[in-house]
Amino acid sequence: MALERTLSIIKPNAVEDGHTGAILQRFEQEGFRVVAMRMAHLTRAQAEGFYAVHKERPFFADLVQFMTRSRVVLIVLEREDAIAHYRKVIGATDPAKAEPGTIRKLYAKSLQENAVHGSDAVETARFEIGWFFPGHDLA
Ligand code: IDP
Ligand code: MG
Repeated sequence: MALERTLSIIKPNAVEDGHTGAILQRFEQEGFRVVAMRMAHLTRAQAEGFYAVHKERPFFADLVQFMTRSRVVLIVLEREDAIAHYRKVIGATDPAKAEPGTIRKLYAKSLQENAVHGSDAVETARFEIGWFFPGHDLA
């Protein structure tokens, strides 16, 4: 297993509902180290560019609206096998299908307002980390 980095976002609904601390604590308990972190109120251009891969999907405009509604927390996390382990900890995209105890099962409100983002592959993580932390050391 390789040491990897992944881009996590604590989404507007989870920040609004006061779950930032619990989610960060869970990441640390799961062995992730915080490499970089900041709060941001995303612009439309930032959210559209970040989710460009989904721009043809019917939910794209609503997703951008949601992600720019209020502040998010942008986090670079590091761990052995970070990308796959993180996806396991957050659970399925649809909280109705997420395993008990996963972050989405605990804190999501809906398929759209599903509390957290996570990269899905090494190349995606590289793009996503660079998008929000330009010039960051990805080594
Ligand atoms: P992921 O976040 O689990 O990787 P993606 O398929 O990459 O899921 O979708 C990105 C985000 O778009 C989801 O986390 C969710 O917020 C939203 N989303 C995905 N599918 C739908 C849908 O069918 N309706 C509304 N929102 C969706
Ligand atoms: Mg995705």
